[in-house]
Amino acid sequence: MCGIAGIVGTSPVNQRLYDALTVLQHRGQDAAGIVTAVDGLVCMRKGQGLVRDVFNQQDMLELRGHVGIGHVRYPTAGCDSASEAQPFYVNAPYGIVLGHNGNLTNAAELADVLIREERRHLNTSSDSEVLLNVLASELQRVGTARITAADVFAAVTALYRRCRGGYAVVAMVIGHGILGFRDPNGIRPLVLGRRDTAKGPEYMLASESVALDMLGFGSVRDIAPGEAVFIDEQGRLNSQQCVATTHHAPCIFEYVYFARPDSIIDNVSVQRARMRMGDRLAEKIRRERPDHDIEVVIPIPDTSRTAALQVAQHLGIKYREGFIKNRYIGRTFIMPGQEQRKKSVRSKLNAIDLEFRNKNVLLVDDSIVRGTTSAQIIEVAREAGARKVYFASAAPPVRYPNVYGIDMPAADELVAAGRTEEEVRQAIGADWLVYQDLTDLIQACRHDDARVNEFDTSCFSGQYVTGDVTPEYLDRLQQNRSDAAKASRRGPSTLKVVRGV
Ligand code: PIN
Repeated sequence: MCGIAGIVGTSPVNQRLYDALTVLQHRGQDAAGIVTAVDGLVCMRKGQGLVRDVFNQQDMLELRGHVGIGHVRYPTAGCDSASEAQPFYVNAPYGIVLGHNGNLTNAAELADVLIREERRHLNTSSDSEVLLNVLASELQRVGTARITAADVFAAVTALYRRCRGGYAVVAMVIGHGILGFRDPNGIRPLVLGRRDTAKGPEYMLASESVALDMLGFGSVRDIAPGEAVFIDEQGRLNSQQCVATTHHAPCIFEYVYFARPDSIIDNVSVQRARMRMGDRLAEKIRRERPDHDIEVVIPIPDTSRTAALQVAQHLGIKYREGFIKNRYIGRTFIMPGQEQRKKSVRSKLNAIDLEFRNKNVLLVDDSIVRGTTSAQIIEVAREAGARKVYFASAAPPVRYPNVYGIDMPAADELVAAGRTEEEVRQAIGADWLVYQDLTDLIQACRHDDARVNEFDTSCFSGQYVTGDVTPEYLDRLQQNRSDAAKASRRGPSTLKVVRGV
């Protein structure tokens, strides 16, 4: 997962892009980059690390101009090198920089065509570089000396015909403007904001609405699936639906875990969706265990708190913060490598014994992916003196890999892949385990005015909305994505395109 932002402003955008990336930092903590343009010159700073570590004062001063884009990267398979920090740049046509959130499912095939037929060079294993080169090729075909919005939309229309998968993109055509588009299924999020100034309107694109809020931009709307928007350097907004028939299915995992609760994605509040997940989970617990003996509901911080509070309220049981998290350690889920992940659980969470001692506790988490965190937390709860440790997951069992940009591991690393719920319970060592039903999760992420009825739920259902995900593709992914494969790939980057961020 990654975070993207772009601003066409009436005043410098360097500090504002920095602030936007900081607000989107939860979407990727591995690398960050900002590119601005001034008088036809590109100013770029990118590197590995958190936003606060990548940019120093001098870098910020050098990022001049009223137009720019930024990116925060999440570490995925084979992508730990600084050379793969985004945005990426190509000098022709016009000079284009691009930042991408998602994953192209046909990146390898596209790379092949780009290299063999279109004589393009790819210098990294990143599918974002593939996407940029497809855009550049298509702009080259349609563009004139000074491109128009119509040229840009023609290029994006052609790109949609070629690229498969889940992707949200911000790109800057140097000296022309900023382009944003979202895959034809709207799997990855992208929102448009506006701010009126004395010098005219400013526009901003971002992965999540929280970035607009924090920068004082009003939310205009979500970019529609298959739509492209182009804001020229004079601040004129153009938009066009570039794919006629679309099937809107945003990624349900944004609501489960990734997005900030203060974001609204496709007209659905993430906070409200998580509350409804808790409501439905409580109903299921009541249905399945009318005579339960739970004495206290304890969330596994942070994401699950919203759902856990609802569970406690509906069951009429105490809610207690029993785990204290060291806030100076990164999110477990986005650390590469199982060993590092394991180690970080213990150093990250500590139990307050008095909340556990001699009690039957219900631990609530947003999801169970590999099951390693869950198993260790259950151990910690027992060591703290819990009599019985029950476990509730606000999401259904994760049984299939995610191919649209969330680094859900290869199937053989998912604790629920090929296992029944009872077998998962045993694997994580819980006294009882309850999972959210998929239909309930979908209902939780909808509401009466929501424009979306469907979601990409592939990691729960194994159904991939793009229709191109074959068992062979998943096998290839498994080889590339396993922790073992990632470890063996560390070192110089190769030209083999394996994934996106
Ligand atoms: C972590 C949210 N959440 C916790 C991410 C752990 C799965 N994991 C997904 C549970 S936080 S495991 O709240 O944002 O810090 O099943 O893979 O061990």
